[in-house]
Amino acid sequence: MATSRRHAYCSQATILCHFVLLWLVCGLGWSFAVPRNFASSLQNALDTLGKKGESSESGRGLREEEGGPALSVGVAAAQYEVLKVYDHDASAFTQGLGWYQGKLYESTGMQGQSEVRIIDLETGEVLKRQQLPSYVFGEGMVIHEGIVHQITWHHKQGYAWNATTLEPTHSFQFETTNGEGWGITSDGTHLIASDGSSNLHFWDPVTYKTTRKVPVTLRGQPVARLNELEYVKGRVLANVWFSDEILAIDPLSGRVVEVLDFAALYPRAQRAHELTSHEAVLNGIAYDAQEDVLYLTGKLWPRLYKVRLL
Ligand SMILES: [Ca+2]
Repeated sequence: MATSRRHAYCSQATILCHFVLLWLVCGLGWSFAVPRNFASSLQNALDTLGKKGESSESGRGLREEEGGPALSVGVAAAQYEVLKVYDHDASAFTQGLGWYQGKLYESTGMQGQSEVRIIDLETGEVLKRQQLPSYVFGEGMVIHEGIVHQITWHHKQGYAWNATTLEPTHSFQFETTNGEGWGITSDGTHLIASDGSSNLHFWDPVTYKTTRKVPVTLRGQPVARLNELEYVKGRVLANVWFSDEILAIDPLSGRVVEVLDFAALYPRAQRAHELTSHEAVLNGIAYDAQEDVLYLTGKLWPRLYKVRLL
């Protein structure tokens, strides 16, 4: 009897243990699942709030949510593949990216930190650099006929260097629609500059005078905040400030013919964990015509991507 009762107690204890174990497993599972979902929802909410709450240190233009739906709506979205990922100086406030004779060139912004650089692609090491005067805010840069032309944001002032040595060659004045300088590229004949408006300005590369101005339209509407530029196979590729999409623009008509969605390149959720500045957005396009690849990065991004459009 005692044995049987003990056995019964043991059986009951075993059942109880199993029940407790089952409860613990389910409970723990639920308690882990809920925070994960909650954290995910919270992160989404924070992402949304963060996006809507972005304020500009530089005071430029509009916020992303004010731009309406994603730029790619109703426009062909191109595909791409990532070929390689490189280290990028996470302190570089990238304003321009270029490729010339097998080397990567970069211009950076922020007053007192604005530079033009030649970068070792494989290591991210700065091989050569020149600093801009501390009172200017550096913007885009392009190499045209062996000269690096860099523009500045508010001072209507540009600087030029020998592309091989980075020795200064001259400075220049320029005009745009709103008096600002944002991005610059070259079609081989003209320099092409953006100023944060919807216009592309075609400059004589010697006088820097505007010879033609083209309004950029997407689905028939002007698209503003055009930023860093790159001329690729008859089109002007343009970063759009605070967007993860790059526009491919017909330089004759100004019409956006394709939208390249790079939201998955360096996802915003990942950026939120790695970066602290809301200014750390996609902004840097260089084209290597020999390999037919793009190099892409962003302001303060720790990585630079080698990408081929499909
Ligand atoms: Ca560029």
